[in-house]
Amino acid sequence: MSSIDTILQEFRFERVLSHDTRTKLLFVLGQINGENCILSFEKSQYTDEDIPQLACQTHGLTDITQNDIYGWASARITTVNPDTRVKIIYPATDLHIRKYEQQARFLIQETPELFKMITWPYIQSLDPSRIQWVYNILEGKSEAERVIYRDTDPKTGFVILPDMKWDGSKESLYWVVIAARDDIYSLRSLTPDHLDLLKNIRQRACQLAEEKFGLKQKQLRLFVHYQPSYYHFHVHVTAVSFADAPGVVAGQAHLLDTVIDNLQLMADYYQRATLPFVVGERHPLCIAYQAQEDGIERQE
Ligand code: M7G
Repeated sequence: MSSIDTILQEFRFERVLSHDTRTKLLFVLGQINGENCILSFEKSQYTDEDIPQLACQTHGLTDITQNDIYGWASARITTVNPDTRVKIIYPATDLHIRKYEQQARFLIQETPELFKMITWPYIQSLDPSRIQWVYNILEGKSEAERVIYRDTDPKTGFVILPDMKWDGSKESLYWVVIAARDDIYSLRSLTPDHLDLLKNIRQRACQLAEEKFGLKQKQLRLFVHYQPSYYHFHVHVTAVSFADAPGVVAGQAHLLDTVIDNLQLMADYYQRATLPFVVGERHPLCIAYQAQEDGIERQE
């Protein structure tokens, strides 16, 4: 794979996929050697080291307004620490483009029957190389030096490491825990057989967050996405203080505590439940569910 440096230099801008003005998160699509590339740029928060210097590092004031004791302007600030996080996906697939593109979103009600009829065939149609990054982590081929904890037990083992979305600060802690076993695709696969794994993940992630950041269990939000983007079981670990962490919303995040509780109360809960999920209108699952709905309407 080309280095991030080379990719940034060779990137030919095509269009904006999405631009969230509140979170200052931008996704753009471009081309490199005839292949799609997605870049994301996200304004970082100021670091403790930068904050005392902000006033004297403020230059090029424009758009200056003053009124009595109030004043405001636009400016450029030179910070000691990097001020932007850059991410690349190259080559990006059609599915990546659809994931990051601005679009209408819908809440789908996935019954067990619809899961078997629509979602499961979709999961099986996915190119296995889509989760190559997961195997690279499990096999120690990528991000090995970033791994926080590794338990190699084939049934109850997992790897804990910083999520791609983490900026490194305690307030916005974001780790991901990846199961060693590869036969749990999503929430739908979970049974009481997996309780030891789930409880181990909870216990270890909480212990490490306390050791490393002094964060107590009640300051952590552990959750599983439904639908996930990657169908190899993993758990998201975020600080509760990161109140608007990406993907903590209802219709996507299921608290690990609730998942464990549900499995203890009813062994086949995740095989019997209707699981609602939010999905973008261009996602293949949304298109497939819409086609199924249209088919029913035509029959009526
Ligand atoms: P998901 O619920 O399948 O997808 O979670 P989504 O949250 O992206 O919709 C996968 C999690 O793994 C996300 O939180 C990603 O940010 C994270 N992630 C994805 N990739 C490709 C990587 C990676 O290469 N390294 C690490 N450390 N995290 C990743």
